[in-house]
Amino acid sequence: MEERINNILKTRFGRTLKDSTREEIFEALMEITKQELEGRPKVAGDKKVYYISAEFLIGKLLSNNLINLGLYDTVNQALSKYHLTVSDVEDLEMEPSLGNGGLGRLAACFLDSIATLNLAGDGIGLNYHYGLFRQEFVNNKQHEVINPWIRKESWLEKRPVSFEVNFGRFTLHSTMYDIDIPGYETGKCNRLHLFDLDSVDDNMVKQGGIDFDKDDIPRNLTLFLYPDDSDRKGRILRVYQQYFMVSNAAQLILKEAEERRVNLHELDKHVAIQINDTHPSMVIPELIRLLLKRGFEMDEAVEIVTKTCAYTNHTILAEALEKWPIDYLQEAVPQLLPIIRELDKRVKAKVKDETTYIIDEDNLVHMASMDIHYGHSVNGVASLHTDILKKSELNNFYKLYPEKFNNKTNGITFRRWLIAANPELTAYIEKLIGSGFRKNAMELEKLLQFKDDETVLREIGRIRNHNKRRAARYLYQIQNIDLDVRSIFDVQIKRLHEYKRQQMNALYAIYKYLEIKSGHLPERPITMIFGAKAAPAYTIAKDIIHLILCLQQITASDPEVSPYLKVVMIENYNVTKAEMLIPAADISEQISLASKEASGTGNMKFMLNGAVTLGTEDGANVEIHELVGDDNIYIFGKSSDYVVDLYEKASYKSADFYKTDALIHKLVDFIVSDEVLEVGDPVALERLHHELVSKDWFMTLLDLKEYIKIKEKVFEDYEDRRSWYKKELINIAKAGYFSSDRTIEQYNKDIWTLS
Ligand code: C3B
Ligand code: PLP
Repeated sequence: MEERINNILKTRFGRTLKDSTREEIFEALMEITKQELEGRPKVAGDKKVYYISAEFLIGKLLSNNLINLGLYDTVNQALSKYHLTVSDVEDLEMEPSLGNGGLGRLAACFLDSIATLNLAGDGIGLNYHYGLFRQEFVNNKQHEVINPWIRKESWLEKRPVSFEVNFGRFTLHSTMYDIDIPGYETGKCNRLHLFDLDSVDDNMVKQGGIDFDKDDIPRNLTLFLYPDDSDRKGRILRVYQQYFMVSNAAQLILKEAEERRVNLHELDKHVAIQINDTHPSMVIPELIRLLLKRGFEMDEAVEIVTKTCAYTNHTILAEALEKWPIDYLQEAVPQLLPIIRELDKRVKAKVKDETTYIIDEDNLVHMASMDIHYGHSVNGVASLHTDILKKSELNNFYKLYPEKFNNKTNGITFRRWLIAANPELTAYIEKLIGSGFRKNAMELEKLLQFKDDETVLREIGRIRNHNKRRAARYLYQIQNIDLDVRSIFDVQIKRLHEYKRQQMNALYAIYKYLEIKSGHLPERPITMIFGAKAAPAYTIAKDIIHLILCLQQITASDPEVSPYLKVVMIENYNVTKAEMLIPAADISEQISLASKEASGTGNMKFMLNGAVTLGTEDGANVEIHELVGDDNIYIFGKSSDYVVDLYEKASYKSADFYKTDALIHKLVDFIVSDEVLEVGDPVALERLHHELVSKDWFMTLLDLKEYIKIKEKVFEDYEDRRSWYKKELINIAKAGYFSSDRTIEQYNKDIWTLS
């Protein structure tokens, strides 16, 4: 390997490893990895799955690709002579900005597992030039700027594949880029296909922000993931994007099927399509349209597409279940309307329940309804979530099609979230139980035999401290943040949303601040780490970020408080930062309002790396709880049933909590206290205060007292180091269930049926 790297360095730069820069070594490693990928055959099979998704939050790929190609250790060995590691060099890679949060990261984990299980399956999405915005903090506020990530040495390979996409008023020609997805030690690859347009003009974005001319579709179509949808033009742009994605997908799928000589009348026997959330839903009418063009009768086209497509629901939040006004579709994709109307007519002829219509009386097209009527499977992403879909959210559909509903509890790829992110822990686990867990994650359970072994528990603690120091060095380097590695790392990193209740955690920070000010010092310093982007048009979410940044400043600048409490908000939270922070965390904050977090996958990553969950009985936390037992997790808050009932009766009044409870009153009022107003924006802070007192749609105040109480208990228990490390070990040992290999096996067995 050393020779191979040197050969490239010599040809390209006239140097060797000894005197090359990191940039040069990075380029050499990219070249070797690409050569290896190119040489791998594609997974072949009689049936192939296409995973269509608006997001693929793939993260940097160098380490992961080397791991899956079986070259990671060899390359590390070659570099170690020069005091370098793959991860030092990988620092230079730009993280692709192709996703927002859990949905996109799940899609990336799934591609890794599909390839690793040797299933023929490709991802299909869009090649956003700037992706999601990059977050900067200015005056304690989020500021959005472009996130250019594409470089000449990116993983994208341009392919000679192009499709015509018709938008009624004009026609565009796509370009397809591919990213190879190698399976873990399988010797084969699948692909992620990202569609783009040559006419897109990166320079049309106004300097220093994310504004651009929303009318000019040929020049703006693939600039951004989730362009601002606060006005009509922005919303129509999303329709254009979605149709561009699925029209390319449908054309590619049929082209490949025809190349494989598939009889299209039996398409469902050779192709499975997974619709990831509602963004790709228009693939259903588009495929029907293309089959009609090939001479199919409507009845048969509908039947075949239904048997081919399956839909995954990722949320019960009404705002995330897309409904497009008919006139938007008429404007952007008129050719689909006759088909969507026909599908709706068929539903209306069959069922009399208005809640399951595709087109409602306000002329809104319900994308999820189309998916459920015209797909053969609907799955939720954790067992509680699927139960809620069946019992309440999609109950009317469940009554119509009980056989379509199934659960697929999410998972994560252990290649990235253990082997690459936590090499120390991986090596130690390997020493204890051998390397079988790399292929069969359930073997982690073998660790349980060491749960009372002093030496092992001490080593788990040593590795945690090592990872804390690593994270501290990294954060100092990138954001000038100084972390106290002896403190407890209490971590909440995820998108910012009121239902995830970062505001409740911020109220805890206020509680602790006031405690310290009144002389009640914690046993050990606490570091509260937040990381989250808020959607640009989501005002209250941005206000919550503002509050956290104000608390960061107040606690840091108060010498009475700073030795005991540090509030830290990581800028531009992304996969790279997750990989650094998760192995360093002591406490995993999973505090969503019960019923609202469909699953969560961050929770699984923390568990796998030994952090102990402090959470509500929500999403996959329920399954984590079942696996680790009461002693190894901290659960609090009102149950999902209780919360669903409160919503039904509309009986939650945050003002009652605020008025009747002195502590709650004090903590909430601190948001508009002199201390905070001195460093913050009164408009934003008062708006947030008002929201909590008068609305609080996600019931922060309902669970606040219980949260404070249990968090105090967590900190107390943390001081019994031996028993804490035992909790960590049990969490790691029980995490095998959350391997995305298990999830994908279940998708394949129940939905895709590839051989
Ligand atoms: C997320 C959900 O919020 C998470 O609970 C879930 O773990 C992941 O999807 C993956 O299933 N989600 C998201 O990130 N974006 C959406 N639009 C909907 C759900
Ligand atoms: N963003 C990134 C970068 C992630 O890695 C993850 C999951 O681990 C998420 C978002 C989703 O986090 P959560 O499941 O806590 O919402």
